[in-house]
Amino acid sequence: KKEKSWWKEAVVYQVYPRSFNDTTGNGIGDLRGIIEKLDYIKDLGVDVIWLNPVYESPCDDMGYDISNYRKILPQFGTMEDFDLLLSEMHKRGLKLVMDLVVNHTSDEHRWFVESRKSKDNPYRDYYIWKKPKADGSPPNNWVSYFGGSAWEYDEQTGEYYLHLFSKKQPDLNWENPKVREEVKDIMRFWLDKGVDGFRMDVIGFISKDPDFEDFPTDNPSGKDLGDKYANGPRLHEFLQELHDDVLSHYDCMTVGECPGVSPEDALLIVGKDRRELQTLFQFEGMDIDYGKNGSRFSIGNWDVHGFKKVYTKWHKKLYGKAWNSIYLMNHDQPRAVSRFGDDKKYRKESAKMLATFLLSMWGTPYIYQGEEIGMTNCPFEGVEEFRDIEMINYYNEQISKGKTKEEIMPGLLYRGRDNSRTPIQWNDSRNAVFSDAEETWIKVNPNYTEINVEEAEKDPDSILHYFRRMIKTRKDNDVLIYGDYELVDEGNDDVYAYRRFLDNEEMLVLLNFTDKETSCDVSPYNLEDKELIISNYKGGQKVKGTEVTLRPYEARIYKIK
Ligand code: TEU
Repeated sequence: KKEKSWWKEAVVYQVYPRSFNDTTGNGIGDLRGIIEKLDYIKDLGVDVIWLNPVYESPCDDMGYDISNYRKILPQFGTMEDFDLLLSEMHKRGLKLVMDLVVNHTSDEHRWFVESRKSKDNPYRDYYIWKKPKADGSPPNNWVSYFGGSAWEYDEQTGEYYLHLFSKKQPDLNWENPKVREEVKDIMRFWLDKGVDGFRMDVIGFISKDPDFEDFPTDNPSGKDLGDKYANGPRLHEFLQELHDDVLSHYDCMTVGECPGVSPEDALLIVGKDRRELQTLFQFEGMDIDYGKNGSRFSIGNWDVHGFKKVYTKWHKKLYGKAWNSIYLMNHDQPRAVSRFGDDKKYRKESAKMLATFLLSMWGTPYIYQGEEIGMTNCPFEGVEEFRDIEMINYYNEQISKGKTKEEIMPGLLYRGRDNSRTPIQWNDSRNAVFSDAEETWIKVNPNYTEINVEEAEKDPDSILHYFRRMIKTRKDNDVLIYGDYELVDEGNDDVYAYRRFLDNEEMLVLLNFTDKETSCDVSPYNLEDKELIISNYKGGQKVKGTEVTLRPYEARIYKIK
């Protein structure tokens, strides 16, 4: 029998507060702005909001560098605003998942300010300090996600500290039991306020291999995290400690962000009997379009087989043993329709096709703000328009290596994180009505005059209305939530077809991932007398026995029984 849980049935909506709704006119979204739009979010039919970090922060990495875990970033509002947001959400039956960023803090956090003062400071061991090599160079060759060495030399004490992300994000030392107690206290603080769970930032990185050996040098990008810090030796022990001491005492949900984790590793983190986390975000679904050299801003060819391979593998390995999460984008990824669909000729069709996928797979689905209106990547004109530290650092690094703007921009425009961070487009007036400010913190995508919520509300055929229908379809059919999954017409090069089945229910999902008309063979199913429960095209569905013709990006779900 299926074990039911609210977080398995939930559809999650991710709010990036900085770009959601500005009520103070400073060009930056805020908590009051989210409160104003709660009815809009509720109307989508979602159950949970995942809120990106809203804590006090110098915002070197847009809030993922926290200087005080118990204070709200003044740009976003106050703790009173937060309490109001939470109660207004609960009033509407919406749950709140907070971002928990505890692999690292800001260098402006009180702990780090103390830690760097002297080698015998009581906070010294809160972070990872190492002596230079004999020649004064960093302790090993690890590279930071945002470019350069992962080690920063500190004059004051003559040692290096580790930062897997920016140098303003020193990594916490989880080997120190005091650090773990601090983290547990932070978690209790928010759970006692009534928040409903955590999205745990790079939680797979908290346990570092204690030998701190070099990465193999034939892997200069450093992205194959291997066992140096993704899945470190004490990861499970640490997660079980958080579970037993804190999480198990609350009815809350957890989703771990786990770059570099295979399905086998994942089972050890989210397996039912593991007492660790409930679900996680895998990254293989985000890797399918990487270029051959594997660097983050490379552009590779991908096709529907890439999708089939990754999602089928994760389903097979986890189903019945754990619970999955499904997402096509977030604040670290470009816009899904620009990446996996067609943001020009077939924007509507392909965005709806992707929505059909997202909401008919096994695993808790995550929708990122603006995805529900088919927002696209942004035509940034140059580095001066970037706000993301990763994009800016990468650009400057490449320039210093002699590359030209023309060579560098395509990769950034394709995969850069700022693509998803431009303000959500509410209507076609100035700044997409996101803000009254002269200048918003980041450029508004110029296509707001056509792509915006107001327009989508008016258009019965909009992506927005389709999302609502698709969310409802999922909610109304247990088979789409709890059912098993199996590929149909596996060898098809254009169509991703699969069945979901549970007890006496069964559904067939057909997704054309291309911009041409194509067909698929769904034998043994004869669809002529089957009920079509949702489709992104109105009428004209062609079926001949077991042979189905699909128009560009056409998506359909049939009820088999
Ligand atoms: O992201 C971690 C992560 O591995 C990536 O998604 C990362 O942003 C990207 O691959 C960079 O190459 C999390 C947060 O979601 C991200 O916004 C933060 O910048 C990062 O952790 C550090 O806290």
